[in-house]
Amino acid sequence: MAKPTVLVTRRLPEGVQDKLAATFDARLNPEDAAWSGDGAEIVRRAAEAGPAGILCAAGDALNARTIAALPDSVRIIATFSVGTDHIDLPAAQARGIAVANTPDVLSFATAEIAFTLMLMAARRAGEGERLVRAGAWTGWAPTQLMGTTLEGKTLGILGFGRIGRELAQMARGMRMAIHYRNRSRVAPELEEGAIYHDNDDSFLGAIDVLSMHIPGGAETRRWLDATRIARLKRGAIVVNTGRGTTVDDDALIAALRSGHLAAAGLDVYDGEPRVHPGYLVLENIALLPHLGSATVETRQAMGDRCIENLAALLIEGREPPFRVA
Ligand code: 8YV
Repeated sequence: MAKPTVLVTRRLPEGVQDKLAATFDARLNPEDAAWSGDGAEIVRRAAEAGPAGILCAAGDALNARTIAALPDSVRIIATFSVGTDHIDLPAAQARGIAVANTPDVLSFATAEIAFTLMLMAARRAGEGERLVRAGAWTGWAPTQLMGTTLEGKTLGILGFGRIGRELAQMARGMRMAIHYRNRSRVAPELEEGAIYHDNDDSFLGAIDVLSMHIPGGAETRRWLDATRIARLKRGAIVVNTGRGTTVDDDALIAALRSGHLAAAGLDVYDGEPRVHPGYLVLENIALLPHLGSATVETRQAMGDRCIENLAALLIEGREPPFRVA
């Protein structure tokens, strides 16, 4: 039997590409960069290849227009991500195209980056590194770059899913108290003592550090706006490793400038890779280039999940194990 054709929109780690090539008639992309933002290139390549599956990543425009223009051969879109906000799920459903993602395997790695940003923000690590690299460090001084400790502080986790709960485990090691805000309260064995808030005001008022783990999309757009920032304690820290669209950049920048917020750490940006220029000139913010899942181990595991999803439907004729639509 001929191997099913799979169109791959990005260059993936070598181990993943080798496995894809062994399992499918894989049309690999040698480029790291996303194809055009509007999805036209995906449509063009799909028309050429007539694939049964498309393996895409966050940042690829699998919007309603792209999906409507895909050839009838496409049966599944497997995304190399847990987030699916770049895919119009109803449009895929309407065309009978399955959509599957890569949950769990990136939770620890993403929590590590949230934790890194929390520490960088609290301990002013980015500022210190820039000082040393600029050759501007004149020696140890009692009052130089004093940050704040995380020990004993209250961490507020917005979105208490798998990534948020991994972060909670790490933060317990720093003797932080854990509060969370979620669509609904999770089972007690998942809470492990974390305090649930059923409204934003009590949550935001109770915490010293806010770590954001909510998905992108219209419902969460600019969740962290000027009003919610004002509810945070003066001197609070904000970290976002979810989606950049959930933050009102102008409001965050204003609060970092005024001192209402002590510091922030971002791994994701609205319209990335564009970064709001207001962030670039601030000292009290740590900025990373969407590194959440960027470990060798995690990226291989994400690739394995994509291959499992594609092979299930296209080779074994069963439901993709991580189907979301
Ligand atoms: C991915 C992510 O690495 O999985 C997600 O949703 O945001 C990242 O960790 C990236 O989006 C590649 O698709």
